[in-house]
Amino acid sequence: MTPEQLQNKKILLVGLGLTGVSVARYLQMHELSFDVADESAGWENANQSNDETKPVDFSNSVKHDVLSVELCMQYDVILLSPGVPRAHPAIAAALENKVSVIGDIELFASVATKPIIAVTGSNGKSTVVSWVAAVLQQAGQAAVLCGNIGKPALDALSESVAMYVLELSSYQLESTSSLKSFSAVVLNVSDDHMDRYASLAEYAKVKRTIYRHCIHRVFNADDKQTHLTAQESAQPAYGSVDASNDVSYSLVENSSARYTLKTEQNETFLCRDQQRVLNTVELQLPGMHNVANALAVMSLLDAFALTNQQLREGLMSFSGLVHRTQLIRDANGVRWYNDSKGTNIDACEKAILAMNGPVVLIAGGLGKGADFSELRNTVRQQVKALVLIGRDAQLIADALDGCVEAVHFANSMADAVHISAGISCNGDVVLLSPACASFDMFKNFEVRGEQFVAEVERLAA
Ligand code: UMA
Ligand code: ADP
Repeated sequence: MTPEQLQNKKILLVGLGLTGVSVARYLQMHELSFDVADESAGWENANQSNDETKPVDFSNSVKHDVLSVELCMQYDVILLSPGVPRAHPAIAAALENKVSVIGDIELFASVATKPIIAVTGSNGKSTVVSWVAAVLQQAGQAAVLCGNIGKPALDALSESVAMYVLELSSYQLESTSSLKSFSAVVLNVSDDHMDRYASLAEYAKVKRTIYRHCIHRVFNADDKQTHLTAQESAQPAYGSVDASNDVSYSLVENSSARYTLKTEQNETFLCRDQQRVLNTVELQLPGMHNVANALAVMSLLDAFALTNQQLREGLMSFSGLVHRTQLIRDANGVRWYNDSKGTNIDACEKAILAMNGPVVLIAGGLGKGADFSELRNTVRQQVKALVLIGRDAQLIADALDGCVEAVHFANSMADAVHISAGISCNGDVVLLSPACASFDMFKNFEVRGEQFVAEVERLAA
């Protein structure tokens, strides 16, 4: 919906976090008036801006702290923040009453004039978007990162941008219908946010909507849940898509995917159409999940005219993001890894598998309704001890009962690090990969990771 289409509409902005404030700023820039609703005490801080952005003036907006059916019925358009479920009773009632409920990405899509590279998936989104942007920037292109990675897309709009590299969550996709990306991928689908979706199938379906109107669709050949169903492909939203532009990638050697692996004399190469591009050992990031991420990056950039050298250099020089399988200490034969962003079971499993050596795993927090018994095999094979924190610690202990020699419970990160130091020995890895959200004990996953790093550094002092 363009600013012109929003003229003379009664607009309610719901949620005043990062997204809400960016939407308010955008509306104000276009001289559109709006009211706001937020169910928590976010209002007082909402008009603060960071260095790059203009403050928002809410003096002409009516502020509501209850999101009621009656309130939502009074508006033509609701601009919904991703964290507010569309199933919220007031939003559901508005939808039933044909009120337009859209998100910031829908606004962004209606005005962005430069190519958009869009990435979703349960895991690896931030790594892949950052890697794509890094390769493009190194090749001299003005690529800008935005979206779920922490920079609202509307704040990234600028004439000087050559292309947007947009991370999208399923929450954002739910409220987006007309995004036309240049290239897009669903990296993978595994249990996450099961407190918000009725089933994994429903969650996967939302993820796949990223392919609507997309020019170069990128598919992970190894994950069927990311593939469009025949019914989806037949929908009008896919009518404009030319399937001959599709690109796929796979970790399975000799597969028919364009981007895949080939092993020769014990060396494994990332290949395009079976031609070597890079040796996997030249990547700085650990684990096969990061090899898959590299293949996704190559696939997303397939339609950009990068030279082999630009691609190689960009792939090799990326050293990863903080809080993602990040080596923070290697002392007395014990390596300590911070994977605080491992907030679901699949991420935790991939992080464990990326480690060389027996693992002391620090896990726990808010489990988001996940089934931790899915970790049983991996834990049995590679984890020597569990150090559990947070609200769902006991739930995890019960689900993994009998898979591991020792289970410890810790009350704080300091306690968890202290216990881990006491039970780890030469050759071990201590891995913080909680498989859970952090909000029961920490402000966010970053604070959780920072506390872990600080405690590990304290050991060295
Ligand atoms: N709120 C309500 N009612 C509700 C829920 C929330 O009023 O039922 C209000 C809260 O009081 C708060 C505001 O909504 O004031 C927060 O809005 P929000 O939860 O949509 O969060 P934002 O600050 O706008 O941040 C969002 C993303 N957060 C979520 O989707 C939960 C950020 O992703 C994203 O970086 C940002 O937009 C910019 O695009 C974070 C995230 O955790 C990293 N994402 C999830 C994930 O990656 O797993 C999806
Ligand atoms: P997201 O933005 O989707 O949360 P990140 O790139 O921040 O993804 O990585 C989050 C965690 O997911 C990392 O800590 C890592 O353990 C795991 N991870 C990264 N890439 C993948 C992948 N392709 N498959 C499974 N797990 C992954």
